[in-house]
Amino acid sequence: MVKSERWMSQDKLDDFRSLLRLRIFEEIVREQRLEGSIVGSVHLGIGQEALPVGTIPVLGPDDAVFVTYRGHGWALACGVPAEAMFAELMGRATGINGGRGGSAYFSAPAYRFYGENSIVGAGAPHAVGAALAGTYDGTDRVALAVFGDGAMNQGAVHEAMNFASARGLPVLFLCENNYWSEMTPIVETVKDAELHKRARAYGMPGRRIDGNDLTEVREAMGEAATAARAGGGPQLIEAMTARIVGHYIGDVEHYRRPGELDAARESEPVVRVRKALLAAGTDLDTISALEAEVRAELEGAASRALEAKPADPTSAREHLYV
Ligand SMILES: Cc1ncc(C[n+]2csc(CCOP(=O)(O)OP(=O)(O)O)c2C)c(N)n1
Repeated sequence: MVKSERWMSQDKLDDFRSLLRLRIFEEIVREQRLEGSIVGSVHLGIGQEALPVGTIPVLGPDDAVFVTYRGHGWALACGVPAEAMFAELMGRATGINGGRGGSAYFSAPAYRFYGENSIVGAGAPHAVGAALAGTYDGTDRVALAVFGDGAMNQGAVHEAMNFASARGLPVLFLCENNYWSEMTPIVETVKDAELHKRARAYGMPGRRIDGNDLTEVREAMGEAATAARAGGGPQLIEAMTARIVGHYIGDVEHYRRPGELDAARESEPVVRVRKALLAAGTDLDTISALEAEVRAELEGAASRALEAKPADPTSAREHLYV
């Protein structure tokens, strides 16, 4: 193997490890939710991992990330430690927010992760605010707003896009188009399901990409971030993807068409990169060893989180501005 090929396969192995961390983290979350160590509503991003893995590395240290309730993978990609995230989901005092945020509301600004949000579309105006603040504090901050296709019909998202464009603010509006909004397909709620076309009405660039192709995500988000940072204003990226699990853990998915996920399971990012590795000559033992290593790391983090003290109920009013 020549040197450049070795580099390529090492890069692909690194990609595979990054994708696997998100996937296995959420598989463990699902187990813990079903066993009862995690309570409440939990939304998984299984199948959508190429978006955080491809996007976060193109951002800089002053940038800011705002996501939805489907945000575990985004936080992990930002570098939030897995043990503190498991502990948060389990309501432990050692959680990243002391067990107060849970699955849908945690934040970790020290990692540029300004938080999840369960209100559909609410992160978009927050991102615009962070970008606007950057024009005052002298950083060249780019703010990333991540939301679903359903959120494209929220008034707050419209206001955010309009204001960001009017002011030329560096905001990346990333729509994770997974076709479903809970149990309703996007084609039943809009006349034209090519959502990227709406960018034109706001006077900003917009494009549709394959959100399950890690290389395409990385390139498109890198170009968008560069353009926004250089004064090009906000950018809309519609990333086509599929959530290959229910809307929440426990969703019986009665709304799926028979066989709907067959193609999606073949083209989801973990399967794709795994196939690419095998095609490039990586042997199965190397892949299996990597999978085992990532699983052991995350299972260790989950069991340490489980052993930690639960959050103290008498501290519930801390951090409240009353
Ligand atoms: C303002 C608001 N309206 C409705 C809901 C209920 N709700 C929760 S998730 C969801 C679907 C959103 O779909 P989409 O934006 O496509 O994101 P996805 O869940 O597919 O990632 C809805 C309607 C909510 N949480 N907030």
